[in-house]
Amino acid sequence: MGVVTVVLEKMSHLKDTDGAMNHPDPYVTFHLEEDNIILDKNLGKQQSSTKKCTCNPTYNETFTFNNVDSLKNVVLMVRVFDEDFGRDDAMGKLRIKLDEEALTPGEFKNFNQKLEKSGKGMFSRDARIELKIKYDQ
Ligand SMILES: [Ca+2]
Ligand SMILES: [Ca+2]
Repeated sequence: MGVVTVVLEKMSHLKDTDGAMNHPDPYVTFHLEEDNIILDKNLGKQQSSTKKCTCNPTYNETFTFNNVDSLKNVVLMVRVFDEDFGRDDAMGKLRIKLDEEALTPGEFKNFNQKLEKSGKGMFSRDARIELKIKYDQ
């Protein structure tokens, strides 16, 4: 039974959606799925804590997804939001195809990547996310 471990380290240069005097309150959701042609398989969804009033949050939080039999077609969807009263602002996303990342079993691979624009949400082109991922069979 395989396990995917994701460590969210930090993000930087997020968009200041609550104004320059009142920075955003970012959190991240991780959604692991097997992206098949016919029927996608949901492998779990997890959410980080919310960091208050910062464009450069540090987390160092670990998330595990169990029962991942193989990485074939497995995709990690990363979405970043600003917690607000009412509807949260989308601040970016990242899609990582784990079967194309040549992960070495038992070893973390580091990712330091630019976020992509997410829907109609606020977005900074300089926004980055740092995380590491490993897969154990
Ligand atoms: Ca906001
Ligand atoms: Ca907010």
